[in-house]
Amino acid sequence: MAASTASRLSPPRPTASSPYPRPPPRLSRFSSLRAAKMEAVLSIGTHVIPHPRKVETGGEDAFFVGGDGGGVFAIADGVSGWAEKNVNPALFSREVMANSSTFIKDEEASNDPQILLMKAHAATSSIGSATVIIAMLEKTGTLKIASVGDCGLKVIRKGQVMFSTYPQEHYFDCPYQISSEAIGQTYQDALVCTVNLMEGDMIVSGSDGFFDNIFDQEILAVISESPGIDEAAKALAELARKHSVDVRFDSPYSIEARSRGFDVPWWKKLLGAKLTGGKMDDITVIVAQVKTVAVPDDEGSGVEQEKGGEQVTVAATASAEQNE
Ligand SMILES: [Mn+2]
Repeated sequence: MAASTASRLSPPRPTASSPYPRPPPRLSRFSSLRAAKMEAVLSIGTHVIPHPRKVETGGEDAFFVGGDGGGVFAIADGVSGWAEKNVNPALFSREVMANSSTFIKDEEASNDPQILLMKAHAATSSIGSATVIIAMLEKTGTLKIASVGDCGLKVIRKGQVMFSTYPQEHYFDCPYQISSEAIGQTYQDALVCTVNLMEGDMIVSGSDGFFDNIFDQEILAVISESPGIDEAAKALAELARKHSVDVRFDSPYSIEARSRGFDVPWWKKLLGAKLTGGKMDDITVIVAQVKTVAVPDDEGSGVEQEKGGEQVTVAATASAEQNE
């Protein structure tokens, strides 16, 4: 009817009996729109350079990247010793990563990297073993990490390394590893950590072929010089590759080897020689940057947020302020 259409088009008028120009529900709706919630998300760049002798097969490292939660990534490094038993070491690492990308959709595994590792490992039927690291960012800004072996992860904040995982090993050059065999390690052996991240934090993760061939200071320099995460991942991988084939480079790997008592024969030492050189290996690098995005908070008003209903929402907001 004409009358009802006209009434729909006309602006709401305060009734004479109301003490407010607008009804209270409108005010509360307005404040809820203003109180947008900050959510953390990862931008992720990757780069892989296979071992010089494994270029054709693509090497034995594998990785996966996903957008679940605030972002997730994982690296698996197939243990190359299996080649001596006529087993392709890449099959196990690739299957573990494929299974991880499947089980990340599983509710229980989606917010616990250790559970994800358990499920991905249990579902893997290939013969072999691998070192594995899985990292997932919650939208609240908490990074959860599970690592078995010597893949690594560092967090860089304001130009400094503020967090680093450490390698697990049985002895030099024999890392913890999940395996098709009962003798291997499991998710229960994983190094598990959580790190509260802030906007702008950079994560650098990689297989041992990366961290054995590059120093923290070099990582920091490359990160600071790179225009973006993709460029940073590529530049880091290429620098590590260059060192890995340089027999004169005193790499983290050589320094570690010497500190464990490995060195050139005594007669070479008399001539002033020492064990140096990079370690040739597959090199996988993942660089991720933490960003915060504003999403409308439909669940509650700003007042509820200020009461601290969600602890890390406050942290993410605070970090955004600190980075201004
Ligand atoms: Mn490796």
